[in-house]
Amino acid sequence: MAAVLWTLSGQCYSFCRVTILLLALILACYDYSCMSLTRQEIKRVLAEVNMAIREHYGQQNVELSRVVHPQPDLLIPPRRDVLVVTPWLAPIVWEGTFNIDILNQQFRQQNATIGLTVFAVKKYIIFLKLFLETAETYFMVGHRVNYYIFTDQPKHVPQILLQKGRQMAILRVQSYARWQDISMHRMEVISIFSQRRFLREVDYLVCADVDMKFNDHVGVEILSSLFGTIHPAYLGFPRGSFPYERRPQSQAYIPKDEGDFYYIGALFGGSVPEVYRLTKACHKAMMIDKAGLIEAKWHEESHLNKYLLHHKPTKVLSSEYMCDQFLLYVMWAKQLVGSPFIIKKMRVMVLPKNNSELRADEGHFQKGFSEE
Ligand code: UD2
Repeated sequence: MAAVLWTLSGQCYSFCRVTILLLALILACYDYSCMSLTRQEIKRVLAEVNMAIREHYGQQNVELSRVVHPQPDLLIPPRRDVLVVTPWLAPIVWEGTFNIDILNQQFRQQNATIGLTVFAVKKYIIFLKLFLETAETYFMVGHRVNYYIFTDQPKHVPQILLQKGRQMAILRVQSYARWQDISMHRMEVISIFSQRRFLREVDYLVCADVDMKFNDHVGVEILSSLFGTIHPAYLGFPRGSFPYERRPQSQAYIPKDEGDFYYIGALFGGSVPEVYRLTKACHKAMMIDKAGLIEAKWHEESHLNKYLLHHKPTKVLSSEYMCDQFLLYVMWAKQLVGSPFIIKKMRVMVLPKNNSELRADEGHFQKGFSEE
């Protein structure tokens, strides 16, 4: 009897094992078929989305043009003699640090229009012809450019034959008795016109002095959200000896232990919203100073330096972009720069001028204002 029971229980056990195995097999098959169904479903939905996107953009294949240029070498720095990037990771633009073909292609894809603002008030109108002629040869060649000429003598703006894609707007501005006021009020005018028309008409603004000439290529390598230019006279100086405004009463005040570079007032720029913010802030600071009967040492240039200390530029132009050859040799002789050859291209040159003749105006020194 025991043997019969033993045999029966053994058979029952084997039967159960077979049943469980069968059930597991059925479940696995069911799971697999469900999963493959879901996968097929996902594939189908993705294909439909893909098709919808292609139909939406009306293209079956996206053709990308080839981009052939020398490969950047991670182990070979482009320049060993100068700083090429700031501690806040903004490029410093020197000859040898960029490939203009790559940059031109990028800016053409953006279809960027560049505005160049320049003021020629009173006797400074004499500089305008050379400024414009040299800009036509060297400034943003191959890109769309709008010149904005601010002057008190629209009739005396020289007639220049402009290249294709370039236009000129002549805008009348008020003249002031003091040359310092003419120079400083540029910030106010640029901020007003940024809102009034630059925002609609251009993508980038380049704001320049008129007493200079373009001497070599100046292209889209300078463009960025906010850029400033290193003053050629303070290339090798420690920040304590920069001519920043040092009186704490002025809005432009910078203490001796602060400062990155000394930026020149003669060339700055950026996207229109950034230039608007900069010029508005500088104008406001100058108005506060005026109410407090103080004028910063280097006028709007002092306020520009204060602004760029607190709003770091996204690109810094080396002194190639505002060059004074004589100054460079003086600095080399004084061992402030290692070699006068750090400037490989004099792209923009400051013109020598007779200040006593140009600034012999009817303006009077205002009480409380410092005169250079
Ligand atoms: C320095 C800076 C300049 C500015 C100025 C502030 C250089 C090369 N330039 O220039 O950028 O910061 O100091 O004090 O170091 N202007 C007229 N009519 C006038 C006077 C000025 O149109 O009667 C315009 C013109 O566009 C001129 C600019 O204002 O280029 C700056 O005046 P500036 O060139 O006389 O000043 P400067 O050379 O001392």
